[in-house]
Amino acid sequence: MNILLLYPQYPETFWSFKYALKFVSKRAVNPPLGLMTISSILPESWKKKLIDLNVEKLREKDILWADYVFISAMNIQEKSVHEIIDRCKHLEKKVVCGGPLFTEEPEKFENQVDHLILNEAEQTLPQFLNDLKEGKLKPIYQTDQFADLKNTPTPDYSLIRMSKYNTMSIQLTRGCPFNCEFCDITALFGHKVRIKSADQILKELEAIYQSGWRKSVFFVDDNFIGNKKILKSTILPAIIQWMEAKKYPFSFLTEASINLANDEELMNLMEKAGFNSVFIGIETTELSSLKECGKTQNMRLDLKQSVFKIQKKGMEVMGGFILGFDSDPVSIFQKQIDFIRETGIISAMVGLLNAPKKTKLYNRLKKENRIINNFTGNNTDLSINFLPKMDKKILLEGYKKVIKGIYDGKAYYHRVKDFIKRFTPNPRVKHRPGFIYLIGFFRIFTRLGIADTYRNEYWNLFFWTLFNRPKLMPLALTYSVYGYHFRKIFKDFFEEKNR
Ligand code: B12
Ligand code: SF4
Repeated sequence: MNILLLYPQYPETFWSFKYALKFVSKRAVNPPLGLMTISSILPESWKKKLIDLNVEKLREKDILWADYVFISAMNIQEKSVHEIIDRCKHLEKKVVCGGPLFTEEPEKFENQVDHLILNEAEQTLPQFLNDLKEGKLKPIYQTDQFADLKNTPTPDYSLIRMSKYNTMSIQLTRGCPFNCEFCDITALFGHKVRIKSADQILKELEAIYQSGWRKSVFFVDDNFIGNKKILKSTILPAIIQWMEAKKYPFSFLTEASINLANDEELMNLMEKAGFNSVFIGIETTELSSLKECGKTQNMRLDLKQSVFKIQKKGMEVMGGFILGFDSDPVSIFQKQIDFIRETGIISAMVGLLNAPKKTKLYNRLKKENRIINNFTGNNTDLSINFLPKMDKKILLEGYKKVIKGIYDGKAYYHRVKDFIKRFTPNPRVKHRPGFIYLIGFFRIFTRLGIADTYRNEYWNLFFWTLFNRPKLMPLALTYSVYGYHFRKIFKDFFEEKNR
């Protein structure tokens, strides 16, 4: 049996890092771990080929080779999903779909594809395989049971062209104990934090290591610290031992809730394991809005001090922020700008509140007759799928003001310099500038140092870092490139300003 695993194209968005990746000749940030995982669930004797359309083109001969085409996607990839389905159907191929987009909105695809295999593949794919053997396939496979991750196989890292990605992915846990109203994670993966064993995770790290990878690895957990007890007693000590034995071949990044800042022991262990970056959903500085969305864990702490505490442990904090809560006052826009500037959060993902299906927010707004559209999957494209309480015009103008306030070249370089002045990166994490980075350096020099409007700010940061914190030069250059990407993504907002 020949199985073609396809990961559709996503648009240029904040997290695509498309304009930054070009500097280092990479095509995508992360590989499609979902497809790599399901490949390991399929019978070993089957032939599998993975094409990530963000990395390479899908050729007709690849489709013709396949007996079945398996597609995985998030909402944001929907346009590309439809194009792929059309191409496959035109060539009379059987199409099977799974992943967050289909699990959340199966009704959209029911009549378009042959089989929907929803929820976690560990649960539903074996049923499909069994029915295939018995010749009685059903159009849809779904379950309300969550998988025991102890049975999840090691993802097949040999399926991807690693050199085309910036970061490798690995997953330790699924699920989150919290209850944020706008978040679909608990609907997709549940409240109970399910966790792999230390042996499993070491096997996966070993697989990445044996493939020759020596850079950053992203623990793609919904909330890495969802089960602190096991993390501290078993998992992190095992990872630390492995990393020490291998002489720190990777640096790690992950997603965690802000209560990480409350746990000195956990932060120390993460630092020792080689974590140098954490994404945290900060959402808003407005207490009433935090209360409204049920993000109580953020109400119990001083958010600014918490960010500082984590940064002091050598971990950069990337932050998620949301505008458009019912309780947001108009002063929120300036408050968000100030918070991001003062905390030195370089990658601040500020999005407009949206209500994906299956969230508690969607259900509440539906009852209030406020849902007006489907969620586009992109919360930075000025779309909102419900009627906000704040005047929509004021909200959108305020949103643009925040983006300009933090990503305008001058403000951005200023924030980077402030951060670099006080940041001490995790000493265990090594930067290995290889050939690709020399190319990157040349591109940065020409694009940011000569052609860019903010070249003066760039050189100011460059020379300041060179003379004051030379060891942080790779970080300064990386942030310069990120800034270029963010300005490109939000270019329409900036062009509006200049008109
Ligand atoms: C890593 C990650 C990213 C990475 C890389 C994405 C990638 N290449 O995979 C980055 C940082 C780039 C990213 C970006 C975004 N992401 Co993201 N991301 C994740 C994260 C944390 C992990 C994904 C992962 O690798 N999971 C591990 C694998 C094993 O799980 P899985 O893919 O779900 O696969 C399992 C099942 O779904 C199923 N399955 C999956 N595919 C298939 C296919 C078939 C055929 C079958 C049978 C089964 C099946 O079986 C698998 C095993 O159980 C998830 C959260 C999560 N827990 O999954 C969010 C998540 C996928 N992202 C999400 C979102 C919204 C985004 C953004 C749109 C955010 C934004 N506002 O900009 C951007 C868009 C990206 C872009 N370029 O435009 C949402 C998607 C919601 C949705 N309904 O579509 C999620 C679920 C998080 C959330 N709730 O907010 N993301
Ligand atoms: S803490 Fe993060 S993952 Fe957990 S429910 Fe809230 S937003 Fe979702």
